[in-house]
Amino acid sequence: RANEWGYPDLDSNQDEPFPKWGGLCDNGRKQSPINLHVKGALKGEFGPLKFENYDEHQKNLRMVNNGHSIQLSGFDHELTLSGGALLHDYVVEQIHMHWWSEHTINDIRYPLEVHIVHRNTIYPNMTMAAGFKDGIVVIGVLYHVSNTPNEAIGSIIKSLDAVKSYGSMNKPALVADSLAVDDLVPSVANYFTYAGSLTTPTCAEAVTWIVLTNTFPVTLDQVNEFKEIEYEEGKRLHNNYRELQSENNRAVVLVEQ
Ligand code: 1SD
Ligand code: ZN
Repeated sequence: RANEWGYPDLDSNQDEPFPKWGGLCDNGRKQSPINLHVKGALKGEFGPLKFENYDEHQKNLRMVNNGHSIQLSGFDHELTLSGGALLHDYVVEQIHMHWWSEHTINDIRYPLEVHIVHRNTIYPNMTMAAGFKDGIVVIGVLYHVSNTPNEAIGSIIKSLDAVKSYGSMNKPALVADSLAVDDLVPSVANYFTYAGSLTTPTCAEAVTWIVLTNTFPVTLDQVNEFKEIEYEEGKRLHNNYRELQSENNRAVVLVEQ
């Protein structure tokens, strides 16, 4: 295959097992994603999370089909996340999605999960940040099936045609609609937080996960648009989630405002 790692095609008739990504992945005890359950979670009380510039409309946002997902980057302003239990400032590096959610809540898998990937500003780049346990914060937003199209996801889909084909892989296209990152994180009220990893190789255990308990509406037609993107000539990326990992007695904290 064109990529050195990938996902099993769950839409195919073959019973493909989830790959272990062999030597490409950290095999530690703090891997992601995991199932999050409201009942088993510890209760945490922290100050509010602070979002700076998330409401700014981005004019130069680019979208790329990297063969594993659709990724957005090129923010006009520095978007800074701080507060809560975070001890540093984190800036948004990129946003991407997984169709079929990676995290499950109370054993339910949702059709879509958006990841807003942040880097700790004390590290100069993502490679460095991935080497430290406080290096990265990912906000995970889950979407549930609805009859009402999601406007923000709709804005992304409008520009999807330019990047769907294998031939356009890794070639960025401008997101035509004006989109603010806020539109993808409608309101941060309650969330789960735990220490985990990247869900793709290198699977570095550098991530503080913040997964919102609120889910947001999206239509199945909208989710199906993402399943059209190619990772090889004629091969569509029908799903791109990693299978659940062991919790290994980690503290999963539920923060309710
Ligand atoms: O899947 C992404 C991957 O594409 C890359 O963005 C990485 C950060 O460098 O993060 C993972 S994830 O853990 O956010 N799914
Ligand atoms: Zn992700």
